Amino acid sequence: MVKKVAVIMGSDSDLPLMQGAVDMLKKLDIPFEVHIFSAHRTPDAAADFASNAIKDGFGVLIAGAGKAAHLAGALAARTTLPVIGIPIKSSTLDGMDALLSTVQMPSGMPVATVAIDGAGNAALLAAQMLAISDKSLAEKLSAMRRQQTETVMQKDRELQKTYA
Ligand code: RP5
Repeated sequence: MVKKVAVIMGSDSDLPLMQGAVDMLKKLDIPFEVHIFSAHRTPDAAADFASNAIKDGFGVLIAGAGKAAHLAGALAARTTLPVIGIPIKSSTLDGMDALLSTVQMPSGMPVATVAIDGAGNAALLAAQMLAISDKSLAEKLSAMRRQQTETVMQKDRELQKTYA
């Protein structure tokens, strides 16, 4: 049985962006839970969730937050599960604030940070981590890659017709 992925966001205002991670997990049939926890507004709830995540059957945590985005790091401090951080563009600084707050973790406390607003990639990376010990999930990911390759090759064939 594949382990669950937690999709955690700092605010309900992050949900439209974080839906991209949920959609990808659904596409891959990976069990998940979605939560709002904030490193600043609900620090105890965030810490409790991360502290219990292994016992509660999670394999990877995805954490998306904007502005002074400490959520991924705060969760990582409470668990040895891999934590994937999504810096969210939600401010006048174009997401650079969240990117630096998420990616610049001190040594000994890693957060695997994806691109600004990279919710789909965060879910794919979580799936790849779980696929290390799940052959059927690994096969699904390979099939998705083959489909992606074929889509681009088809676009190239169409382009050749236009510019021939
Ligand atoms: C962060 O502050 C959240 O992750 C969100 O991206 C940002 C703004 O939150 P709201 O003021 O919209 O609740 O904590």
